[in-house]
Amino acid sequence: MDGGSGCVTKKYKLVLFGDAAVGKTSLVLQFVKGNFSNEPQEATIGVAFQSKIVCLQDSTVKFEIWDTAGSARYQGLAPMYYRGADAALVVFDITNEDSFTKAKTWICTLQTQVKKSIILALAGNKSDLKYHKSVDRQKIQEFVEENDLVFMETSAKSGNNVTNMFLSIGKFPKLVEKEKKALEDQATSSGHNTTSTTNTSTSAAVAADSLDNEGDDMSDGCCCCCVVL
Ligand SMILES: Nc1nc2c(ncn2[C@@H]2O[C@H](COP(=O)(O)OP(=O)(O)O)[C@@H](O)[C@H]2O)c(=O)[nH]1
Ligand SMILES: [Mg+2]
Repeated sequence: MDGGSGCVTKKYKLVLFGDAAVGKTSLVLQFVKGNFSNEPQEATIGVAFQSKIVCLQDSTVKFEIWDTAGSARYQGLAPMYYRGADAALVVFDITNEDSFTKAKTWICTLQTQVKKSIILALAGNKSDLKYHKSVDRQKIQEFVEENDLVFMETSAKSGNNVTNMFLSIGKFPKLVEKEKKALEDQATSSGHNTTSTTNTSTSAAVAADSLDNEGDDMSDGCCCCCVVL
């Protein structure tokens, strides 16, 4: 199967928001490259772009992922990225109540600012730290139901629900189980994938069309994952 970008039949733009250090960059790197580092990722400046091509039975989807900086300094840039997005994923850290409060603020902002057709999703990340959980599950559930959100607990560290989350946001439910299995098989055969931080993302506090993915080991910043159904 041709996994090159030439066969892309759909593009899916999604944007990540959330407080600093909740694991946004780690989730993206786990989804795109299957990597995780315990070291803090280099702080995102403005926004970082990654993409991943997923080949399906009848189409090839290119996920274009905009990973925004969590710090307040860059929040004014957010509209530039959620405009025209297909989905927005707001991330919080399940061990950090403040990050959940911040996530709720993000969801409310997005609900008033973006088109109704945008899918809004919430990820409670760091689910591997289950003994440290501090955000009340009941509160999360109520918020999710009230706001009709796609919600999953994820772990960028273990990989739990990461692919599931991205594919669910993309409304590709047919694929979820296949992708999940492929990921599990990969983890079983290679052991857990822990790598040191690599500078694979492109950071920019500038408009989207000026990005050029310098520093990526792929020529266009794409990673391709073909799923044979
Ligand atoms: N235990 C655990 N640590 C995580 C997870 N995701 C990210 N981290 C750690 O949290 C810190 C911040 O991650 P980063 O991706 O830079 O967060 P960002 O600022 O939201 O992009 C880093 O030290 C990561 O190793 C996770 O799922 N589990
Ligand atoms: Mg980051």
